[in-house]
Amino acid sequence: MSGTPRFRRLGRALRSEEDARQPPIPVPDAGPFKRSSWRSPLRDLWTTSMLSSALLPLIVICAVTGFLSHAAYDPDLGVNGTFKGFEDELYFFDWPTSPVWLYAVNQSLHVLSGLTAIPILLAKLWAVLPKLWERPVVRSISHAIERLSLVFLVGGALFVFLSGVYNIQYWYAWLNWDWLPMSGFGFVPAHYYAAILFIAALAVHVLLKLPTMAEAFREHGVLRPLRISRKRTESASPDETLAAPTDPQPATISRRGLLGVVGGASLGVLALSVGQSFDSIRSTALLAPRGRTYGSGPNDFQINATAERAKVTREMAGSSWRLELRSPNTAEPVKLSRDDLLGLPLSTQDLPIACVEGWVTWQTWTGVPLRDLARIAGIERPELLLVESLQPAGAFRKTSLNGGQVRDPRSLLALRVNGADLSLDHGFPARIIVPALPGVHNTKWVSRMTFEGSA
Ligand SMILES: Nc1nc2c(c(=O)[nH]1)N[C@H]1C(S)=C(S)[C@@H](COP(=O)(O)O)O[C@H]1N2
Ligand SMILES: [Mo]
Repeated sequence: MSGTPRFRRLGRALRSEEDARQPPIPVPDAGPFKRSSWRSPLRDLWTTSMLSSALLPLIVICAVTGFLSHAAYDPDLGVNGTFKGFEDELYFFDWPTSPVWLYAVNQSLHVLSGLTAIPILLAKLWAVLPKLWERPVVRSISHAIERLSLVFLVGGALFVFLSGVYNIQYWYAWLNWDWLPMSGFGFVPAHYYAAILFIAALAVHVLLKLPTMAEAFREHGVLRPLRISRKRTESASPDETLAAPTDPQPATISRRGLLGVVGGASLGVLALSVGQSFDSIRSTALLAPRGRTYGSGPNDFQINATAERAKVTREMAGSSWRLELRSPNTAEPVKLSRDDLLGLPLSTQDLPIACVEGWVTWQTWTGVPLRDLARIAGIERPELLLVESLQPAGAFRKTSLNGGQVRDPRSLLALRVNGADLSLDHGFPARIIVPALPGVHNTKWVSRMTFEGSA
């Protein structure tokens, strides 16, 4: 592939011997994607290898925390699966309630590693861009497999990252696309299955490219090219990689300059996002959703879905509201008013709400321990709890909690927060608060709880 002949041979490797005796099919080396039109001298194996080495650990953190987050949803438990797939069986362990910050840390890592990876991912795609127009399109069977894996690698990466960013900016807006013919196309299955394809393609890619990367570092040194100024920056030989230019322009930035800009952008994104994980520095999170007020005083903290958006009205949550407790051990459901609940022994806990979109807020919640409510419903050792909300429709109307989550004495049906009654937007008259639970399962406006377990 060295030099740029005016004409290239197409499908050299795929032609049979007989064909090979025919004159080669000339492919004009023309158009915007021809090799000689990519002219940056910085595209070489070393730069690509550096970007890859920075990207890989971030993607590993993002992927591991992503799959753990999915495990935290307990997708094979009760109604939690927003979709039913083969992967239900993969999550064989119950998500724990300790340490209480487990999901908050997991999800902050997931979102922050993903966001931080974006500038590096874009730079990496830029560095290898000319290779996407490689000719001949396919040279051999192994080459065909490698190219096909690139479809999942590049397409998967773009989809996973774009859908993730879309979701953290719009907070599950996808679930509200009722007006689209593809209604029901939810974020969770789309992001999840795309991630599986992406990670599989990435594993193949890493295996195929590791020797090339090692070679690049052996040849150029890991850090040596960082010492070269812009003026002395030279292009790699066009034989080194298809991404290297055949007709390079003089460098407008050094390699260390490029890595500095990309690293700076990454750290900048991190600095402008990390605040959403901590109440004390939330205002620094300029890239997180902002500019909303959440009510006054003790109730002034993050709200994901407002009562209005969930179509819950003051009347529904008013004095006629009753909490219904059911279990196989009670013939009739037990009905409790808010005053009845306030008359039970109450517990106060400092617990976080950690949303899947990466924001975390710690508040002081007061309410009735879930295990006490189980006992009232005739269940001494709860194994499963189905929680239903007043909310008339939507994916978060119902959720299931596992036995450990119901039995933990810190798990509450909260009635008050920071010493005040819950506001309607925070789930008045009552909401679920469970340690280390994904935010999305902390159901608001609870109307019915069905316990299973032994008496
Ligand atoms: N009924 C109901 N409960 C819900 C939701 C919802 O849409 N409906 N949103 C959940 C999500 S995604 C999160 S992160 C938390 C956020 O709680 P907050 O809005 O009170 O801060 O509530 C959860 N409880
Ligand atoms: Mo959430």
